[in-house]
Amino acid sequence: MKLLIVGIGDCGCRLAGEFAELDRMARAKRGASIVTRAYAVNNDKAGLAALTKAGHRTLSPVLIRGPLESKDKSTEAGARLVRQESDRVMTAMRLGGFFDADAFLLVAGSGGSLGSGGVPVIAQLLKEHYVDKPVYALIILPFETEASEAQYVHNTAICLKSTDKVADAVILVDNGGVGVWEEITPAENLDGVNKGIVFPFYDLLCAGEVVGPKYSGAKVLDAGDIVQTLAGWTAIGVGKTKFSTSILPWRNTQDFREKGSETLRAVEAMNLALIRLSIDCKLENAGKALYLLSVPSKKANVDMVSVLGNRLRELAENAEIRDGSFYGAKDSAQVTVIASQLVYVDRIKSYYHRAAELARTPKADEKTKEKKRTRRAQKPD
Ligand SMILES: Nc1nc2c(ncn2[C@@H]2O[C@H](COP(=O)(O)OP(=O)(O)OP(=O)(O)O)[C@@H](O)[C@H]2O)c(=O)[nH]1
Ligand SMILES: [Mg+2]
Repeated sequence: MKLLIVGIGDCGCRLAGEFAELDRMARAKRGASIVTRAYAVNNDKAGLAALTKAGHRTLSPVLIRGPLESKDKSTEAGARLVRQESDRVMTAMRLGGFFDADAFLLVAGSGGSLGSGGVPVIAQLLKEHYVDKPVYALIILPFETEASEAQYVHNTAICLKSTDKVADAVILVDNGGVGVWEEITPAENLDGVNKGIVFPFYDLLCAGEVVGPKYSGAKVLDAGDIVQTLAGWTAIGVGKTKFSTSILPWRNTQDFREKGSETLRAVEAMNLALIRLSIDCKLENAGKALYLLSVPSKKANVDMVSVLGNRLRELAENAEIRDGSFYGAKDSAQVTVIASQLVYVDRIKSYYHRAAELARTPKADEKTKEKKRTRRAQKPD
């Protein structure tokens, strides 16, 4: 699948840069192109300049006019600014990448102003202009340390509600939380967190784009399968387990025991993917799900796919499930899982609830701010 990425605001722009990097890796390692173009839309000229330094040929900066340091940090203010500048954004984006893309992916952090307000505005415009292409959003929720700040709670609730209304699917990411690759990356290491956020898309996007017998598994998972799966609230995860390499180089054939243990490794990889889903959710609440197995061709066996299928069917009992496999991984089993059309996500409910509470008691917010101001004033220099 080929995506056209639009990152808005600081978080969105950095992630657009990561998607451009993912595309570079796919081209270099697998000869596949997975991002037609990545646009980075921001009002921060210096930030955009730093981003383009990496020299990704698929990344294009789009500078919009607007105050960098505005007092109003609400989602509504961000939406107003992007709406005002929408002609400039849409014109800049006509540069290319639209024709070949299977879908749009808009990316932003929900706690800020520009990105969280801009995503629904641009999503609406893209839906009006390009009726035949799905519009997806990748929304990064606040870090745990920010999650109690009134402004972040308000912005997140508004961003989620308005994005859900226009986008075909909203992929949620718990910032620096469960959805990280390899191990928990500390929040200070934004680069690491960002790599962890985009990596689950690597195999998923490559599976239908790699060509030749070197890669083709038992069943290709293409853009059509992904489009059929993505709907509403969505979580994504990837898990990887290493295969042990035989110390006897002349042994090419596998016995039953070996095959069994390799299938077990694939199941472990799926379990890891489920633990690392980008947002905490119950699989029984998913209306659709997908799994993709990536293994070296020598290690593939028919059992693997069916065992994984049975496992996911057990867990996501109400979901329509799609699957695929390809020979992408080198010495490991890598499994990507998507849980989509989630009818209930605890985190969303909690943001809506807290935002409603804050709206009812704006004084509480003022009190927190006042306390902070006093604490800051008391701090010795
Ligand atoms: N994962 C990740 N989160 C980020 C990054 N940059 C910012 N964030 C988070 O995104 C939220 C703030 O969004 P920003 O993107 O900084 O805000 P903005 O869209 O530029 O809007 P402004 O408030 O106008 O600057 C916070 O929750 C940050 O912790 C990043 O590079 N990676
Ligand atoms: Mg910003």
